[in-house]
Amino acid sequence: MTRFNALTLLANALTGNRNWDAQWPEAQPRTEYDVVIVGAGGHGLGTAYYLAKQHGITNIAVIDKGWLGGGNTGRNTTIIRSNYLYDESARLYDHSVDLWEGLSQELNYNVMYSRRGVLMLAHNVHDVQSAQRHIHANRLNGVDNRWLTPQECKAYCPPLNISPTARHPVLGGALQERAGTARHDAVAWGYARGAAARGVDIIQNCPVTEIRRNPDGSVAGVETGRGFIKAKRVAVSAAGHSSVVMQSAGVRLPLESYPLQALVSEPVKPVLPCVVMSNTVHAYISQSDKGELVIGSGTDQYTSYSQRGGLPLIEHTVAAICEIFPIFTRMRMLRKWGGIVDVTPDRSAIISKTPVPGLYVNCGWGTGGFKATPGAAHTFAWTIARDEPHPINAPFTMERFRSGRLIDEAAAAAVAH
Ligand code: FAD
Ligand code: PYC
Repeated sequence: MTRFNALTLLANALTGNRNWDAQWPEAQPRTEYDVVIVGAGGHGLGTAYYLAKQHGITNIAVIDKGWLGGGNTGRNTTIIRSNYLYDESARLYDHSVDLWEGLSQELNYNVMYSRRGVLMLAHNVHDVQSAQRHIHANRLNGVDNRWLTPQECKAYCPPLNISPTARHPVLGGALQERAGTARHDAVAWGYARGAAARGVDIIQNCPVTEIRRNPDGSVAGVETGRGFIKAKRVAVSAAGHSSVVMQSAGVRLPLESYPLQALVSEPVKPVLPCVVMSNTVHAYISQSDKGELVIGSGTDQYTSYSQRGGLPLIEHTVAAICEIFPIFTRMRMLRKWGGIVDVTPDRSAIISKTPVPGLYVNCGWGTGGFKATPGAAHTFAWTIARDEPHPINAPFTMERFRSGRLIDEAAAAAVAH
């Protein structure tokens, strides 16, 4: 750490200044690195952190076209859970929850992981059967999940309307108590600080426009808004845009990009003790530590790179929330925004080597990759360092779209898409 950095950090700690730019003056890209990571979201920064910490690889640049954490990492509703249906997913997401539990200590940065429980509501017979199937599958995998009656749902989450005459009657719910939320941008900042302290360069405002290859087909480096950067290995973690970036290296990915939107209310005193989700009505809600109600929607019906999301969808979401929680009808909404999520045909992610030697990709998290941040980053770093899959991410290679060994998590994604 330079003397300037140390003094700036000290001054910021004393004054409570949390401004990232003031703490870490902008890194200037060098012309060559061992590893270039495209995308400074939680996944890219976490990957750099684990590469440096666990594999001793520190000659790394994490490059972002915008500011770090400004993509989906800083736009999501921060729901963390591991109640997925299939064995492969349960292993991956539960590995992530294990890491979430120790992450603040690991990074010495408070990511505010809050184990407040995620309650997934059932409004019809299909929902009940599907939730109970998940509960059984989860228990067989050692993932906690249990069924609550409507009265038990109400006891766990008092603002819930369980009237049988409600438009969306609550027939029960699946509760994962170990699940919860975390502070999204703290995750990006924590990993960024941990990586930067180990020598990683984080380069913002630097779009990667092309991945270049050597005459033998292996990766040569990246063309960027600030010139060419040579690299032995390139890892792409550019949610929403990974297919475009990978296409420039001649690798086609089965991804579609959709806007996904969310909003927050004015802050109020603690009123909602847990996270509540309803896939059937396309809505999920929690209360942040600042007191805002955090509400999210399903994906837009049309592919787009707009970071806003359509009005009819958010209207539908808010209407559903008001029906399920009549107590919230008088709340005022503060702001809404969108992110771009990339979705695979089986709704499971891709963490993979590629046919191009030295090129790796971590993408396709769709609506659900925040919860996976530590687990995906940890196993992706292994894949890059050893040029082989980690046992946990091995089923998630892009090869599965050729072999047909899909991991069809459409129902478990918990968010309509
Ligand atoms: P990002 O944080 O998006 O990082 C990718 C980075 O790549 C961006 O910073 C971008 O600027 C950069 N980039 C893109 N193209 C280029 C380029 N050409 N050159 C350089 N940089 C580039 N998941 C959950 O688990 N729980 C939730 O509750 C949840 N809610 C969500 C709510 C919303 C509204 C949204 C939008 C998403 C939600 N998600 C949720 C999904 C989750 O946010 C993402 O899956 C996850 O954050 C992806 O992290 P990332 O680091 O891969 O991507
Ligand atoms: O995957 O749990 C999830 C989720 C919640 C909101 C968006 N994604």
